[in-house]
Amino acid sequence: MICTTMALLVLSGERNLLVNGDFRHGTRGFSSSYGLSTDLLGDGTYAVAKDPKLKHHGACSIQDPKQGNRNMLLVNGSATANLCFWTETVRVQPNHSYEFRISAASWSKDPTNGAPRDPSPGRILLRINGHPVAPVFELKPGAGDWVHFVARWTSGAETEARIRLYDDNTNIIGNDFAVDDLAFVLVPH
Ligand SMILES: [Ca+2]
Repeated sequence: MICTTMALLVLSGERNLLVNGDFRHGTRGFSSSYGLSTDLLGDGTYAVAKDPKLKHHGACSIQDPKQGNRNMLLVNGSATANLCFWTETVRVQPNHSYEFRISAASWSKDPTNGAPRDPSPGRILLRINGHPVAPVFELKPGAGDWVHFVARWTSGAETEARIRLYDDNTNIIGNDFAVDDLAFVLVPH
């Protein structure tokens, strides 16, 4: 199984510079300004699990987007702006282009009728070295309705990329989401 995975990576010629982008190693390999939580009840908390339903009693059950390693990062959006929920710093080569990828889906229920629909979906903002890189990633309201986002970044004179993810939505009703399959890869010339 390991050999198969390595062969695929070599064939695609692409290496993910993030150490735990699919969250198979739990909460290792990244940092967060949110609080690590066992129940995700508080705003501004996060957890890694195979299903938000296993952590938050009022969550919808959603599945990993790739059905492989099933862990995902679960976020209960903060009411405080500019609080980073995921960050990792990686070394980069100057004057090269890189691509950041992420999948994201809502998981909360509409409190007015219990429907599997977030009344205020998360809005993910990507900053690298302090600068917004792309328009905000707008999540879909439907629980488990994964959206795949891609953003291109050019290093210029930089030798490291401080990659940070924020929730641009500070609403405390809804605003709960999962992210998975984060990748940061060198774009060939
Ligand atoms: Ca995963």
